Amino acid sequence: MSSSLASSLKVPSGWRLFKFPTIDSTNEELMRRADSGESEGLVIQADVQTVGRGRRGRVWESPVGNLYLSVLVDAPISSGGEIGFTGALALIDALEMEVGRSIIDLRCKWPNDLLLNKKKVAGILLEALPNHQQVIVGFGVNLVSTQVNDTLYPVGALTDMGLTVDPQRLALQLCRSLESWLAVWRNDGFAALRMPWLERAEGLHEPIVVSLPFEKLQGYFQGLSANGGLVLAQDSGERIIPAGDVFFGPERIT
Ligand code: BT5
Repeated sequence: MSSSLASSLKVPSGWRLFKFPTIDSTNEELMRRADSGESEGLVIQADVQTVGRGRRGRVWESPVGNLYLSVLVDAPISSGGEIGFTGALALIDALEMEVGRSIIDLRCKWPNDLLLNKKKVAGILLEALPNHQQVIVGFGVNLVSTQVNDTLYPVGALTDMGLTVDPQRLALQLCRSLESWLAVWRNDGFAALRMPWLERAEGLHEPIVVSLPFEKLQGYFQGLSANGGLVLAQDSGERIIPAGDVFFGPERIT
């Protein structure tokens, strides 16, 4: 980081950011350190991850040029899912701060992805600590074109739109905006995140398929439940989905 950049943009007061050229996984490193009684605001960033991970043991491709950043948040495991929404909203704000609000139309894909032109540009991984009182929020953001082998969704990057974003600046912006959204959540609860997130939601009121470990459900994406579950409208009534993979359009049922 250049000294001029460091002086203009800083992590929030009390936050501690450690950066590695290469690491297995920023979530894993945070998990190791948090074991020794760390508090909120410990942040791990890496230029490259060798074992970056997604949900359900999936791989997160992590070449150089992108942002890989994990933040330790004090939140009970029961509200861990809500933290993902603070993360998505914070990441939108941070990216818009860097490229300009009117330049990109970032959309939220339930539960925690960001899409740009219907392509996945960011994923967020939430992992609870064994103490059940802290959650790790891990952000992977494709700033540059990234090759993904096992692709579930189309993959995008900021450079697809000719936009150049510096990972280091974005890391600092993201820490600041995450601190702000966490304050909103603590003051006003999940209700204060619902509308901002829904205004950005991809596929609202449209047909979707939700893939669960042992079944696929088809219905309409009707909104978010009181704690961030996906409300799926089916012929038989509404169903709340706490976790799953969403695909847009009824044709994806097979
Ligand atoms: C996610 O999982 O989207 C959460 C990804 C979180 C990654 C960050 S990086 C910093 C921190 N440290 C970690 O080790 N992880 C976090 P999921 O919804 O399960 O999506 C995973 C799927 O996305 C994969 O199975 C691929 O299909 C696809 N994928 C893999 N790498 C990708 C990439 N760089 N960009 C877009 N899609 C990718």
